[in-house]
Amino acid sequence: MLTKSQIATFRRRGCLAVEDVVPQDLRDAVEDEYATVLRKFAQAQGIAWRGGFLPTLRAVHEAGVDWFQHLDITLPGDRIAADTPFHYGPAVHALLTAPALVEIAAQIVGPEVTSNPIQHLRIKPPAVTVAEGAPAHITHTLWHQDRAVARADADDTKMVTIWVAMTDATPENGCMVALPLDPDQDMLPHCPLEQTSIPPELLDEARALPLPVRAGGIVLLDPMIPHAARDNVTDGFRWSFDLRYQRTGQPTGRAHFPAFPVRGAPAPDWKTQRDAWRAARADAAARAHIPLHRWDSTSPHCA
Ligand SMILES: O=C(O)CCC(=O)C(=O)O
Ligand SMILES: [Fe+2]
Repeated sequence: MLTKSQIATFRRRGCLAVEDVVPQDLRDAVEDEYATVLRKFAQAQGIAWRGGFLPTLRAVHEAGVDWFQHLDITLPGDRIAADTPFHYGPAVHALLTAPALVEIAAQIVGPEVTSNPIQHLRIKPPAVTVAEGAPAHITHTLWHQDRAVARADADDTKMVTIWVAMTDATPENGCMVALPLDPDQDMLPHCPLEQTSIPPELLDEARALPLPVRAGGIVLLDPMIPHAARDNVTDGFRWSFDLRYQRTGQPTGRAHFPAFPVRGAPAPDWKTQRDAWRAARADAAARAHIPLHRWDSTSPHCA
């Protein structure tokens, strides 16, 4: 739970790092589950197990295999096929429904909480090993507001991002950085270029606040706060999940993906939620592409 003064700081600044939130045993369960998924995936690529999840992932990554979507907990924003991979298992579900996270979310969005489907696994390899043009989820994250990467139907939804550190997040390996929220912060224009991001001339990056946390810590982000993550200039992988929680009953901003209650109503079990993702995938594969956001690359801001 957050203290009164943490809540006040979060409301004032729009961001807050909190240490020691996600218990070690839950993080271990998530890592074990990912180890099982990766063991199979690596084997199919003819890559030997290296004794652990991150060492094996490093071998897969260095072999030039595209691994990200196999491990992400959600479907991609570009075209979805009937067999687009994703991972949703019992440990991931336990993380999304963890009382430690859900109770904090309730302190911010109110007692009835829904897990919003705009959420990702993020594993950032050392920048020197990442090819030019690699997807946003494995490279630095350009400046954006989370409100802007949802669709406009959720502009009034009470929502919070909870960014969970699976490894220590430091300024060197690309921890979150944020610009303290202005009380009357508007939505800034975003451009769907390399990533959906705010044109740099609209930001004063010198004011950016780094938000380092140790593994098990979290970073809370207001949906209107501009934030980013810089290159991982270390030799190790930076691993996190970004999760979103919102007030139940309000639009999610991604109506074609499955949300579910985590507080105030019974949550489904993990298989039901996984099957909801499978059904969403089948639907999305069978119909016209639904854009994930409202931005147009031909707007004057994007020149
Ligand atoms: O982890 C990152 O690099 C970006 C995460 C993010 O933008 C978010 O949690 O909203
Ligand atoms: Fe974000």
